[in-house]
Order: sequence, then structure tokens, then C-alpha cells
Amino acid sequence: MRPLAPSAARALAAVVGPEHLLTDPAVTAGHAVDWTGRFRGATPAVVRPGSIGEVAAIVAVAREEGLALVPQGGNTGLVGGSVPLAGEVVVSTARLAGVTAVDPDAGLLTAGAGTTIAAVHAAARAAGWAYGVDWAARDSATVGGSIATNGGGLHVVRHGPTRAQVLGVQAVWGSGAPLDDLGRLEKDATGYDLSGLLCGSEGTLGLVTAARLRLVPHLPERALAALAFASMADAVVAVGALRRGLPGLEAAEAYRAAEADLVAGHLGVAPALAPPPPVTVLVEAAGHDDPVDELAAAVAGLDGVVDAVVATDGPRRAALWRHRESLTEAIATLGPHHKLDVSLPAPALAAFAEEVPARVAEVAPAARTWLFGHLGDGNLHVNVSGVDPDDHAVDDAVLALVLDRGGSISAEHGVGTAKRAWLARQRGSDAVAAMAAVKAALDPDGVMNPHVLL
Ligand code: 2HG
Ligand code: ZN
Repeated sequence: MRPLAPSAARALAAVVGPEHLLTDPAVTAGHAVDWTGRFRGATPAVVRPGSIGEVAAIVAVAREEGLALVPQGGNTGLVGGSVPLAGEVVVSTARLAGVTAVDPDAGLLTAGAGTTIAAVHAAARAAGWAYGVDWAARDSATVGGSIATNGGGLHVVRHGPTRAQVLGVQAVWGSGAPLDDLGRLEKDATGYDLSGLLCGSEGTLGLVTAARLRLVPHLPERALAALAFASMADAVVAVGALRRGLPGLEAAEAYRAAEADLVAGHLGVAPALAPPPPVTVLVEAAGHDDPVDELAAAVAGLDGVVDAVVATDGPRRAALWRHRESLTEAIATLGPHHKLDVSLPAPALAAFAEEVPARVAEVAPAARTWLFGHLGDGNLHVNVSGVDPDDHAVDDAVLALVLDRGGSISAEHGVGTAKRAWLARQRGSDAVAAMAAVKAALDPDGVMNPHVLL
């Protein structure tokens, strides 16, 4: 890793103040490794801007000094997209945090890029609304990171991914020019959706500094069922029926017996359904009125349910959700592992789930394949433990199977550095050339996350 040139260090310190230019390796080390420990880099500095003006000045310094920048929010990314793997300078959004405005009539909320998803939920709730995007890393993951990856999570089946919540973004492009879309209105037909370009851009076009987000109605009444199925094929058909017939459907999350045992052992509790069936699906419904009857009727009409428990009160629902939300943590106890976050067309999903462990075993006989995910939107998380972090054979085997089956190599975590080589294989060379043209226009010197995505 190249140390910062003295001129660059002076210029960055002049922008943010010396206390927000961190160069002590003991302090910067935590910003250079991802949460899983698979992606480890090094950085000469972490810089913490406090305003959009400071971000623009940092980008100007980067262009002048030939620095590459990696934007970083809560550092909960899982594809090596937010860590400095090639010695980049990290731009932390920690000081760009806070909900600055809520419009309770329009159902809109404005928040800085460094605001956590949990803080967005709290502010939405205080205004009588809710935020439609949620996942287990809500206390660390940030608005900026969720826009950069187009984060999905638990409620995509009802509300769509982050892209569907973003009305307008404030950002600084890699050119140094600002984008200020925070005043955009719900109906606005004036040209290109520049804010939308940043959703899924993974920090390669610019740095998000704030966003105006759509809110959804707060539905106070909830019911959760854990359903047992003999196979993934039965579970997929049942979830399709729930999407058609259960208006309050908020989430449909699946995991297999192996994951049920692993997480129950990790938590030191009994599995949600004991003994764990081949496939467990957690189905949550929400409404203004208690949705338990609606949920029970929908479940009674399903084929293939071999067992079920229903939780209506908060503590029992939370206890069931812990099984699903602790899976990532339980798998992490097995050491650094490979994470592949894929989606499949519904008709291909069950066959993929049956086949993928064997495909992994062919290239890594000692590996273990863990499978869970958001069945409501066809997103499976394939985690593989017991393989070297730098061994790409497993990733290649899984992603080749995904493309064969018409799926996507990234459903919600992004392409990052991990899957960059696969982007053209999925999207095609014309689409990648169009992305490169957009990047060249908005980040002409290639200072923004140059080793990610493209
Ligand atoms: C989830 O759905 C997250 O819990 C993380 O997207 C998935 O750990 C994973 O692979
Ligand atoms: Zn997920």
C-alpha cells in the first residue's frame, strides 16, 4: 500500500480538520476488513467528511493527487465492495448521519448517508409511518450503503428493494459536481432518474451524502407462522399461493434442516419446529387489524404444509425471527466463508437448491453448503464454509449454475470485487459497455471505487 503523499495528507486535513483524517493503522485497520473477515485490505487513511461541501473537496483532492476513494457506511457489505482492497483512501459517512426532515403528510423522510436503517425506522415510526426496507444488520447498515447496493432484505416481497424507496439522492459525482435531488416530488417526469443511477452503483459513480426516502403505512398488528415442508419445491409453490392470496404478506423466509440445527445450537434453544423439517418457511402478515385469522385461513388452504406454529404476541414472534436473523452470525462462527447472494426464477429455484450442494462438493469436497433466504422474492443466500478465502472454484461453480438456470449473480448484496468477473456474463457486454460509458461521464478520472463492479 502506498502511503499518502504529504501534499495529499495536508490537503485532506485542511478539508475535514486533522481530527477527521485518521492515519494510525491501529485505528484504520477496522475499516480495511469486511465483516466476514474474507476481504482484507489496507488503507493509508480514513477521512470523515461532515458535509456535502467537504465531500466535494475530498473528491477534488483525489482527482488532483491521483487517489482512489472507497465510500464506507456501516461496513456491513458482504462482497468486498466497501473495503480498501487496493490501498484506496476510505471515505467514511459516519459524520453524515441523522434524520433531517420528515414530511408526515407526504410520507417522506430525509436522512444523511451515515444514518442507520434502525434510526430511519425509529424516525418513521415517531411520525406515524414505517420504512419498507429492513434486515438483521439494521443497527449498523446505513442509508448510503443501502442505496449503493440497492439493498433488499426481509420485506422486498411487499415493498420492493431500496431502489423503490428512494425518491431523491444528494451526492457528489466522481467529477466533483453535486447532485441535489432531495427536493424531488413523487410525480416528476423531468428527464433521467439520476438518483436512480446511484441505486446499485456500489460507490463507483459518486458518494451519496443524503437521501429522501418514501415511507409506508405503519401496520401495528402482526402474526408470524413457521411452516414445515417436505421439500423446497413444495415451499416454493406454497409461497406463490401466499403471494396471491394473503394480502398482508410481509415476509416469506426459508431455511433447511441443517441451518435450523446450526442456528438453534448457536442460540442454545430448540429449533423453531422440532425436529426441524426439510424446509422451514417463516411467513409474516401485517395489517391495521389483527391478521391472524387471515394468515391461518391462507395457511389452511396451502398444499404441502406438514406442520405449523403461529406466533401472535411480540415476544414469541421475536423468538421465531431470531432463528432466521441469527443465521449469518451462526455461519460466521464456522470461520471465514464464501457468501453468494443469488436469485432464481421461481420455476428454477427448488431444483437449484437441490443441486447446488452437489456442485459445491464437486469442487470442494470438504466444504459445507448453507442455504437460506427470501423465498418470497426468489433470493437464496448460498454460504459455503470450509474453503480458503481466495479459492474461487466454489464461487465459479455456484454462479455458473445460477446463470444456467436464468438467475442473477447478485440479488441484494451487490457485485463488489467478489463477482466482478461475472457481471458481463450475466448482463452482456453491451450493458457493461453502457455502464462504463456512464461511469466515464460521471467519474472521468476513475477515482470512485475503481476496483468494484466494472
Ligand atoms: C440476510 O438475508 C442477509 O440475512 C445476509 O442478506 C445473508 O449472510 C448472508 O449470506
Ligand atoms: Zn438477505
